[in-house]
Amino acid sequence: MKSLFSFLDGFAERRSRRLAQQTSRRSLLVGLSKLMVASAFTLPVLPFDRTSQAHAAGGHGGGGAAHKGAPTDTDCDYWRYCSVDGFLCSCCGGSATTCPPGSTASKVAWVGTCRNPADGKDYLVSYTDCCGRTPCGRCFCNTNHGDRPGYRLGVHNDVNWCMANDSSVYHCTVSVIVGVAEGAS
Ligand code: ABN
Repeated sequence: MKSLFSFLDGFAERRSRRLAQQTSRRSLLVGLSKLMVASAFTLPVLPFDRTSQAHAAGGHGGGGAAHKGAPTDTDCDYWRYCSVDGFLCSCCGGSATTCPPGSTASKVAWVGTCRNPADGKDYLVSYTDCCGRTPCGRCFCNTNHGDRPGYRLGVHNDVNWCMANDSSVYHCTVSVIVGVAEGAS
């Protein structure tokens, strides 16, 4: 009889110990799983600093790649783009002064005055639209120096200059120097 009691004693002890061990392991696993599920929902919305990625992607006012030195002809802050409103043809298969293949220069254009930092002179720059292809969508620049509100039609540059061409579909804008401003210092 005594050995039966000691057997039952030992049996109950072993079961209790195993149960205690399994319970704590299971609760640890449950806790870890909850943590994983919770982090899957919360981590993507935490505020990460993405400024370095934005610079690498060329996020300085629209056109072109990030640059440390002087702006190039695919950057909105390149001097001759001082009054542009549109996509730079230099990013669309053309150049700063030539329309991409398959597009045609507009018959009318907007003329702005931009200072060339290399010689300090003011130049007249014709912003001619290239027409006949769908909008390029790259390097959009809206610098607008000298632009006036839309109700002053002659001095407003937010205009589709392809309107007088056979195809009025706008593709991109070139910036052609057409003269030096008189009395420029
Ligand atoms: N001159 C560029 C442009 C084209 C279409 C509409 C607005 C401006």
